[in-house]
Amino acid sequence: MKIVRADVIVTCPGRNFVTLKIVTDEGVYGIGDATLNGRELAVASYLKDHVCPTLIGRDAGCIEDIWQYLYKGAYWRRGPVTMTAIAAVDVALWDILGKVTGMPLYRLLGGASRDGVMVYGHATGHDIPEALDRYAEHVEMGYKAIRVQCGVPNVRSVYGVPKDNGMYEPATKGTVEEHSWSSEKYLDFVPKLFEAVRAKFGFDTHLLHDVHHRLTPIEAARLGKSVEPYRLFWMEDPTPAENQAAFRLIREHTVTPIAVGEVFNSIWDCKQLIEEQLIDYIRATLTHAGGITHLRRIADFASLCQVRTGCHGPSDLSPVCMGAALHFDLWAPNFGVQEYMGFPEAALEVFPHAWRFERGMMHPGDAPGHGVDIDEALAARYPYTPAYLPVARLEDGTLWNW
Ligand code: EZ4
Ligand code: CO
Repeated sequence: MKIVRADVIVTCPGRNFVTLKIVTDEGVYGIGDATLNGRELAVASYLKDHVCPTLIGRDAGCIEDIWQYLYKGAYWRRGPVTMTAIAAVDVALWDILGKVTGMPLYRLLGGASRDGVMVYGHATGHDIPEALDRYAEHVEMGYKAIRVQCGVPNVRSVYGVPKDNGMYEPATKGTVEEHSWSSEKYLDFVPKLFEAVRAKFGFDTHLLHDVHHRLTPIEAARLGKSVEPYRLFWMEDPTPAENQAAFRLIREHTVTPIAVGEVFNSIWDCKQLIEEQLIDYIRATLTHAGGITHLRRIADFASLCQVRTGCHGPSDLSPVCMGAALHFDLWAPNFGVQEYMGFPEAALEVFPHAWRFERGMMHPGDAPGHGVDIDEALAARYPYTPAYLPVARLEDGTLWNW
């Protein structure tokens, strides 16, 4: 089962996606997601120029050895570009293994640990009444877990809230947007938002919220404490996590559960957070944290410390990532929840998939491999379009965390 081809496909069906396709001498192929939002071509080049040539002739079944080869063999370890490229290779190889054995990926991992995967959707409003309307729609669709984001009065633009009434998309085509931010206004407003949600809908659905790295540790502690009566499922990324010890301060003050890790790319980024039980959910994803082979290692380590998984699942991770993540989630004994933001219609057409959604629960399907394919002819009709994530500035112009 030798690798004879490895091709990178860049396409923009509604937004940019990078896909790696690996083909064996038996004609079997597998695909992996290599999308790094706003830095897509860096990963495409890393794969095309540096990884693909070294894959040719290798045994596609030696998944672990190829992972170690790409990680240790580069000498320059870790980092989002490297780990996204390794993840794409890894997920494509697991896809091939599934296809040659005729088994869905979750069976290869050890089988289903549950009937389905609880996903959370996004209820987002420019103001509280609109956020409540979106929440009601999600309850109607059967969601058991819902993330709420809302515009803050007198703050020009807030993470997660779309400019118009369309679907939220973090990247902007052709330009780097500048957002303005006030932690003070946000901290005063957010408890009112959750109070309104719980007053209207009660406590039957899990309530989630993404702080998106905006607060200092002591501000995050204050937020966690002030929203305890509304029993959040989690507050996400309350403060940047490069300094993992900062989370000790938050923990000293609040029992609001914490989820961190969507920007992490290796087990070393989350080691202290997990082993000191400074978080409750680890959000590392397949695409950005080294694929199945590495995320499994992170999840197993987390399970020792009663930390559960809560994989990142925005529209800027491709449907290939979503499909593979659902297999991972169905297996992981310490699964918590999976984010599901949905995709532009064109993206769902370019990536035919076996997964299904029913009343807030998802299942990856039983197709061999991860069950997601790519229609290359259709993909070619959507050329790459430069797009960037925004930056955030405080009201006095200081560059802040977006
Ligand atoms: O901002 O994936 O929880 N979800 C998020 C996302 C991230 C984007 C960045 O590309 O925080 O919306
Ligand atoms: Co987030």
